[in-house]
Amino acid sequence: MNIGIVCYPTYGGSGVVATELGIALAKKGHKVHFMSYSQPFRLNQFTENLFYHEVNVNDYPLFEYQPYESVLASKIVDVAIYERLDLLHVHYAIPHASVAYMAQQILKSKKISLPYVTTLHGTDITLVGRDPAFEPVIRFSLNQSNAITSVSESLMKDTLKTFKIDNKIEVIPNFINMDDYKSSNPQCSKKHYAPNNEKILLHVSNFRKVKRVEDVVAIFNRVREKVKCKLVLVGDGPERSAIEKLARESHYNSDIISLGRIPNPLDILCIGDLFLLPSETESFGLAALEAMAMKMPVISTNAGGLPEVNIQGKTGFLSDVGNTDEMAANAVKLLTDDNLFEKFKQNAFTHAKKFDVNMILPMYESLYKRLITKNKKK
Ligand code: GMT
Repeated sequence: MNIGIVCYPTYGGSGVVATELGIALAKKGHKVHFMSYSQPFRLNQFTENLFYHEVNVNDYPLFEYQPYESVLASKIVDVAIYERLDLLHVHYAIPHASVAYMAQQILKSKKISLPYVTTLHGTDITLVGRDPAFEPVIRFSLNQSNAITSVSESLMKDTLKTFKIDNKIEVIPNFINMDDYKSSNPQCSKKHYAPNNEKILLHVSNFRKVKRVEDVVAIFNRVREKVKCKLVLVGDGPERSAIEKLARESHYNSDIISLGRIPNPLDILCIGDLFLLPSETESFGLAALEAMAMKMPVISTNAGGLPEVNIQGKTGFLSDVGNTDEMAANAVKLLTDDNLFEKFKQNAFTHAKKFDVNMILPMYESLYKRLITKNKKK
């Protein structure tokens, strides 16, 4: 198959999933054409069958806002014609679903039929998408999509509640490549951050408000009162300065390390013992899944799709949003009971395997095949 993929290139789950999907498809022999305004950060390796088309939006004094949508639609049309795309897959509804519709219509005027799949990732529905200013466009372009997928059951239900969608939404969960997590990393810097073999609590995110990183610090302060441990924060974003201020005010400041952004989480996940994800909302929680694949139990909220990834009392513990006391108590429970901790680590790893790329990729492939066959019959 010859697939076009549109995604955001920036640090965030939707770009990660789109990129890993494209790489996995290319490795299986499909041709994959990425279209984005800069190189997606995980698209950092050469892969045969994989092509990258940059969407260059030129500045002009008239524009207060650059017309990204128009340039992207033109790029899709160009790639679809000259690379003979069979199908377009756009990640994140805003504005990619409406851009895909626009490109589809332009191609139709040239007697070319290009089906498009829209994958919903979360904030495009639960946060940004809630803004009524977007409603008619999102609803229309989702209804026009030849298929819609969502990364969790919870997000599918949220979407149906928020928008009047006549189209079916298929759930195709996010995935990881378990092969990447098999070998132990000889470069692992655990000793560097925990010289006395303290347990390391880890948080990885883009430090947006929705991640409630202040709760990570609150949980750590509580846990540290009972257990000698370290907190390692990975990532960057709008809340980072405020969080670092909180960390500096903590009695345990010397045990908190803020590393900033790391391109490949695999390089740092190996140091962690327990993963903290106290998000306000989370359609799936790819970061939690990546931690679980590294045998880390997860202390999270029970928001959105998190209960589909982190299983209560098995791979970790889930609490109501903001209940940092309970989250800290659960963390202490795990950190002070070696047998329980070992069991949860194993459970986390076993559960993560259900989301291996080899289980999930065929779901996308069969969806694509179905749409392409239907399109050819038209
Ligand atoms: O979490 C973010 O802020 C980034 C966002 C994105 O769109 O890049 O992540 C969303 O998509 C990920 C991949 O499908 C999911 O794993 C995240 O749970 C989801 N984030 C939220 O719903 C807040």
